[in-house]
Amino acid sequence: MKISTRISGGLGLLLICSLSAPGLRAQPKDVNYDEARVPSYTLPDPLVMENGQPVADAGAWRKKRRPEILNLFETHVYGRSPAAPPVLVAEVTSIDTQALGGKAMRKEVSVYFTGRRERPKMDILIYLPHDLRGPVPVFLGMNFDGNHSIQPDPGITLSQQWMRPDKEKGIVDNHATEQSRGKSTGRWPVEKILERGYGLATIYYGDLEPDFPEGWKMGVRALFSVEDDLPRKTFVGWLKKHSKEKTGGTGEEKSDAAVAGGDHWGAIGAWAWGLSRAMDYFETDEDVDAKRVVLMGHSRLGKTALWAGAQDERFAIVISNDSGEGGAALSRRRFGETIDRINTSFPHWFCANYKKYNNHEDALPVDQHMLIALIAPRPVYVASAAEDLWADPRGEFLAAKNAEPVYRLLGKDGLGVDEMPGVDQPVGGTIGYHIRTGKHDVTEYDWEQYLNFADKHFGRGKP
Ligand code: GTR
Repeated sequence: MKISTRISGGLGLLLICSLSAPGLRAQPKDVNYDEARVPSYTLPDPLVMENGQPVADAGAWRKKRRPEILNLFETHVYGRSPAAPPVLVAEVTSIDTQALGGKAMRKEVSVYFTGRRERPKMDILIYLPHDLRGPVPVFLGMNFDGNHSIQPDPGITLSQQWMRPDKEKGIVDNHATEQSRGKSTGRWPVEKILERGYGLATIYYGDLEPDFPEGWKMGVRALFSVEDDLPRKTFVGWLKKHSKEKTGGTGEEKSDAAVAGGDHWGAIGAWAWGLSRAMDYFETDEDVDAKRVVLMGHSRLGKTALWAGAQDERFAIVISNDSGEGGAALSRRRFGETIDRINTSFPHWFCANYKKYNNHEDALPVDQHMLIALIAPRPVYVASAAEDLWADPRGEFLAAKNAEPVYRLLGKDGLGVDEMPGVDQPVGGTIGYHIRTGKHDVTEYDWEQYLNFADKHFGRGKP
């Protein structure tokens, strides 16, 4: 793949769309929050091949079982994502060497996927320590409300992309306004991250695909057709077809078919794909240590971080913050959100095949401990919140615990505990875990643990 980077003073073309969000959240009923009502279940063994043969050693894991499990997740859960496009265009659109009162260097980079400066594109906002010496390790996380929401800095480009309406966040007619700036600062302690010697990079997830069932029409999934041989091939076939479509047709008919394909990627796949494209860019940015990129995601973006980290081994550490169902939590427990519930509320997140497992969790050939195992031997951190029962904290802990045999096979330690720890007592070795006081959110406490975890695994001083 070729990446061309250039610097320009302005943004590319802007497409302003106005769509209203359909009511996605039906009120959940019959939710199980009772441990006594968790059914008995048997987890598929990550170290037994589909043909019943045990995985004898690290080599067999690497060559046979890991690809097998990855394929199972592609086929039944998230769908198959395409490889990187042959050409990425990365354009540095702004640099401020005196950001945050002189503490940081801030830059913005627009990444285009077709070789042309056309949408969909994603904007990466990057903060680096001002006294930067050599490439620095970076936390990468997608955000829910636009890059401008993580800091009140007026120099950050205000996102033009579709957003879920939210008066409090100043999102009007599905678009951000000046009032939207800095509305999510609580989740992004930029100064603390920089003080600890890390950079922070973030991307608005809606740049890859706006989060509603028809959102794919404005996102990267619309770049593909169902006839394209998506998995791990190239964009070349697509590029030819796409250039034809530029002169006729809306492109929508074909993409409807793409969404119908049983194992075609869903929105989580599209967001995860964007994270890998950010990594493609980091590999060309001399300020970023691309070998030490820590992927962090909250909730649906925690599911995304785990799926991106499972597929793309360039991510050094993966962190799941309250990712719950379809993320770190075991589906078979049917505690809190279930497969049926998530597929009903968010029909666009997973592949169509996943719907077969609505109320049939035991038929699924994987469970989420195997997603965590795909990250092995790289460090992974799973975090829960005590009041976030919808995400099933115990199910998240048990998934981390049941990934341990794979870490051991690869010569790493795992969690180091057998029982779920009490609140605010982080545990772990190569797999980290905590359940903190409070609700579904990302807090300073969470970040503190992630910074300590990264320090420990990067050998950067004592946590
Ligand atoms: C919830 C959803 C969860 C989680 C969360 C979020 O409504 O049921 O799976 O992803 O949204 O992303 O905030």
